[in-house]
Amino acid sequence: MAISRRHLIRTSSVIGGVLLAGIPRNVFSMEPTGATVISTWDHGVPANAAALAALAAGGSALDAAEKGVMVVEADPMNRSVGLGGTPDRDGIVTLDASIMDHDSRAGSVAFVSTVAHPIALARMVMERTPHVMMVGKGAEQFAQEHGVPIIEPHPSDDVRRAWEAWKKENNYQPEINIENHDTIGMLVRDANGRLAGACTTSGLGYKMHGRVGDSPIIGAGLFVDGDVGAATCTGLGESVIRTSASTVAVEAMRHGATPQEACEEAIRRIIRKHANHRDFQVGILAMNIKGETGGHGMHKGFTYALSRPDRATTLEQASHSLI
Ligand code: SD4
Repeated sequence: MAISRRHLIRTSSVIGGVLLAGIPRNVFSMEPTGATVISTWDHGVPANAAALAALAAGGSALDAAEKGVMVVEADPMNRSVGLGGTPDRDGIVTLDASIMDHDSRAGSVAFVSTVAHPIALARMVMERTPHVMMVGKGAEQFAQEHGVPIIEPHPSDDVRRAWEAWKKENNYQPEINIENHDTIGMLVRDANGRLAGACTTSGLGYKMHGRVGDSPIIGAGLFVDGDVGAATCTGLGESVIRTSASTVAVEAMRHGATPQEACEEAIRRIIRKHANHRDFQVGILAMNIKGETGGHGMHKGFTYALSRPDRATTLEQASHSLI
């Protein structure tokens, strides 16, 4: 099915301006032929620029995915990714991230609070351990042993104030129906046709302490299969874990679906399995090995950034299943 609500916003005029402050201005002229980068939400625009710059500098799809999402992790004003994120209900920011490459190598970390770049730590788990996933104190100890700077978490005043207000209003109950979350998930195909993906988040705002979402769960928040394609999700992680949504999309592509159809199938699955589906949002992106892409949300409002060799990065309004 064609993308029904495609709303292209040319962003070339803002590149080098507010959105992309700090990103090299000539990044698009350096864009390698054949590369495609897609990532969730508006913050995908600067993230894609950094991914393209990494590819142009000779990096792999994996390098590009890592470097791309790191831009968003490093933004102290981002309330849903990185240490600037909204805390859990105990006032502690905990981060989840995963990374996966063309050859099905994968790394992930969950429930970490003392590293600025959980995506880089996830890559280290992938490349320097025999494991796929490390969590909490063990992951932080691993980081320290490998020279990753350990940061004493320090929520900003406005984050703290918002948390205090939330505690009063919500009586310390976790919220499950809110849309105060905007993970960055990125899929990259480099000019050699190799795929990689990365997904990183501070997770659902005011979640219960110890809660882990879909973003570090391989097959849920992120899945890459170099034979077929890749997918990544954003939104209410519990629903994505229950349905293995990224896997659903990749398997749909394996059986002939376009990336757009694959995204729609994954969202249909979530809707079918959740009677309360009107109360939460999930967005999914997919890319096949040809670099064709799709994006779909449950509800209106899911945006994503798309970078292709033949045009400037665009911010797209995804199609959606529900009114
Ligand atoms: C989570 N999926 O922790 C993440 C949050 C998110 O857009 O994606 N927000 O459930």
